[in-house]
Amino acid sequence: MCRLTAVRHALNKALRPAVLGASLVAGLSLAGASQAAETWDMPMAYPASNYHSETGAAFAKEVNEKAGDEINIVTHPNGSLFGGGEIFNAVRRGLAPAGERIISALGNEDPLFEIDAIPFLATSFDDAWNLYQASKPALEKLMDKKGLKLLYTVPWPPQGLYTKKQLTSLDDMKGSKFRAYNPITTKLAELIGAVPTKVEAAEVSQAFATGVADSMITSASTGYDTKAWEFSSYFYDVQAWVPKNMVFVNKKAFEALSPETQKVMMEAAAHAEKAGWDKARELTAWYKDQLQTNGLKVETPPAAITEGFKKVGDELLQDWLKKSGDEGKAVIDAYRAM
Ligand code: PCA
Repeated sequence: MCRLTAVRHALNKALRPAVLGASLVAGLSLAGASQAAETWDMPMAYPASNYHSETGAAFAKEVNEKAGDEINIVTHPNGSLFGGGEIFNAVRRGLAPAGERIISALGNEDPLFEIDAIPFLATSFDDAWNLYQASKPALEKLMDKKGLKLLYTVPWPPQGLYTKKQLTSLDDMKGSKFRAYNPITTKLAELIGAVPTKVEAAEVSQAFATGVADSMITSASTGYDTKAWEFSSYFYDVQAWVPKNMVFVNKKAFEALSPETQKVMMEAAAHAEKAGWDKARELTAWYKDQLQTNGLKVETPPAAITEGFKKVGDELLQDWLKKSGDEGKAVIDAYRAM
């Protein structure tokens, strides 16, 4: 059904300028949208009940309420329209006009995308915000080069380690089948002697259930969404980094909107960004409580683990600086000066 939505969008686009005119387009649009409104499908990768998806839904609602005569944004959470790994290219190619992606998963496109996943560079929400501000001009430029426009970002809670076994040092991770969600967690796994396997959040439970993965680094939020207590025993609250999702739009699709609707969209994006950052801060402790209530041992990592990760983090930062060159260094310098 959801693929049909993509087809409908393509049809909407194709038919809009044609003599068939608005009546057929409206016929293909979802009920509730007014006559000439174009349906804008917005694929998202995380469950509908997660605050990232809820923030996206609130963003869509605000735009639809204020510019519903022109567009009707329909969010598709949980990878239901395009899987997490497909969303970026789908929006770039115009198959969907807008979408959401965890930014650091795009690390192979450009190192700048993974700046917020470098371990221990920014581990609190305040620092993550500063890192975002320091990197935003470069991020916007990069998106522009790819034919996209950044609308807003929302952070995940700080990243911690889920394991089946109690750990005394990082050596205990050797040979572990480690679920990675971006190139930098893949590299991190290799550096600690684990075996990385890339799995989207929507498939995490299944990966653990079938033995494809037995450890991961992610937030208490994703641990909660995937019911990590069913396949892990420990959550080590490493607070290693604070990655972000971004919501973005195809530049051509954005520029085809009226100036009024563009303005509405940018305002709604600013509201969503504020709400999303507030929600992440507010929910972090709640998520950890939920992990504990459901039976996970939520622990501060032993010093040896934190030190081990810090060493790996230094190596990953050096790597990143090499890859990202002068531009990357300028962003890190700007962040450190804040
Ligand atoms: N959850 C997402 C990305 C980071 C996070 O906390 C995931 O695990 O896919």
